[in-house]
Amino acid sequence: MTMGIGGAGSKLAFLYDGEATIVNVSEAELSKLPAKNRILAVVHSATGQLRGSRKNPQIGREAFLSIKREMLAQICGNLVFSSTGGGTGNGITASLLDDLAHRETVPAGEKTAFVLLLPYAKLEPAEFIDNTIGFLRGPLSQAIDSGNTGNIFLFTNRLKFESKLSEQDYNAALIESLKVFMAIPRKGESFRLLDGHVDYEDFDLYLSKPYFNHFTYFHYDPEVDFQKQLEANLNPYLLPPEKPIEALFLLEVPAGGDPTLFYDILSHFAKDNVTPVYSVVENPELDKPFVTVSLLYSRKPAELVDDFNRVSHAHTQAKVRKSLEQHVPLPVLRVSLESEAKRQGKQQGADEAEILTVLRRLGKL
Ligand SMILES: Nc1nc2c(ncn2[C@@H]2O[C@H](COP(=O)(O)OP(=O)(O)OP(=O)(O)O)[C@@H](O)[C@H]2O)c(=O)[nH]1
Ligand SMILES: [Mg+2]
Repeated sequence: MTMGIGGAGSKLAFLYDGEATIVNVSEAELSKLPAKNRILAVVHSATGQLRGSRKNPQIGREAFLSIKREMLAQICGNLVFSSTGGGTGNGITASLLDDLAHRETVPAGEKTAFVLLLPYAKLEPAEFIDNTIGFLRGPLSQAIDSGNTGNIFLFTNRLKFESKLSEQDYNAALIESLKVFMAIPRKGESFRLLDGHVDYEDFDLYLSKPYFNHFTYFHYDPEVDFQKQLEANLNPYLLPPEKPIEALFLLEVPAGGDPTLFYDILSHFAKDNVTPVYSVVENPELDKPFVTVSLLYSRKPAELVDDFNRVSHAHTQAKVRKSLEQHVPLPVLRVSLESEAKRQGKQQGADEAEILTVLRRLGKL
């Protein structure tokens, strides 16, 4: 089952799965899609029912309380779509992630995978960028650290803006891409298996790992180094990957094609001590080998924000950095200044308390 939260999350989830449940704080927003399954979150507002969260994740978080039990039951073992820029998707998804982060251990079969859509920092409003940074540094990284989420797919709106694509076309292309990856177990089942094996259980287990998933696919040329081909064919809808921790691939070869090509792909991963799960099948519709490959990688919150930063244009980096500075909580700064003062004091044999009093008087603490 699939769930879509907020405007973008609902549209993408519904495109991916016509049975998806969509969630919003506004009846008007919910009725924009002909989805059968809808959850309306209640927001108490002076102006009555809102049309959205006005890009304020706090409103999304408040609204979550009214649907918490229902949502937690429904996300179990499922796929959740949300953007990170707005208020509704960000706030409700952040609350879900907070809840997951504070659970004991979520068993593999009950993990939730998240499809997140990040804004393009160069051309989207500052609120979307700020909300995204808050989301990546806080709820998302804590939930991943807890090990209680499944795969996280970090989609970006970069190509939409750079290639000036319509929202509808971009959504369709993005979902088409996700479907190529999700088709791996079905292809493994329907085509003749030549080597390896990835069945539905293996695939679900892979999806339940708490890492970022970058997947891509291309015609595989056995004459060219796999690394080079991978780099040239990264998925333009996703943030670029880091060194993989785990990997999975499906190699489809034409009828009568060489079933041993996959050994070169295995050796590529062996260099990084990664042992992929894989399947090799015969697809009679192809005239060249085709590979679908996924890399699972892990990031620290600061690096994650950097990645988000990296896909944006240089002049936006300053903007992103500025928001980042505003997000550094002041108490942390104060504690480090205080302990630094104490350390210096001890080194020079001065009275710690006196140094702190002076610093405080000077307004440095
Ligand atoms: N690719 C794509 N991006 C979208 C779409 N709709 C919104 N976005 C992006 O999503 C972010 C805004 O999030 P929304 O999902 O509209 O916001 P929301 O969760 O409904 O929250 P509020 O409207 O603030 O209550 C921005 O980065 C938009 O560019 C869409 O259909 N396709
Ligand atoms: Mg909205």
